[in-house]
Amino acid sequence: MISDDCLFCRIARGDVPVPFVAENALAVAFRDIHPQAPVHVLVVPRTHVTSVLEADPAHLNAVMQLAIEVARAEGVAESGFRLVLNTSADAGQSVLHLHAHVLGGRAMHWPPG
Ligand code: DGP
Repeated sequence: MISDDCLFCRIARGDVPVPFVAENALAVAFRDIHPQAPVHVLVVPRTHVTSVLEADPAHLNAVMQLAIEVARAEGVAESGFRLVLNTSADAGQSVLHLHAHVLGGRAMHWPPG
């Protein structure tokens, strides 16, 4: 399913002019509008999935594979990177379409805020 009301559905199908940094059959990757690190790329499934709670294994695999590909292409696979999937309210998920943040290019802190 693709939703007309969902921002990331519209980006994924090319209705919003956001360049893809990578893509595969089931997912696309584009830069976050408010980067929190020198590398900050979002990986989202092409079809509407609200969060990991609803994702099937094929979409989870496609998102993870593309996130790893992005980390390598952006040059942070060796230095280190973080994959973040904010899920629901307490995690601060603001866009209700599954997305993995690929963050890298600087040292990260733990625990996260
Ligand atoms: P989250 O808090 O995990 O739901 O992160 C949503 C991210 O989406 C947030 O880091 C900002 C990003 N974002 C929101 N609107 C847009 C947009 O229109 N374009 C792009 N490239 N990123 C967006």
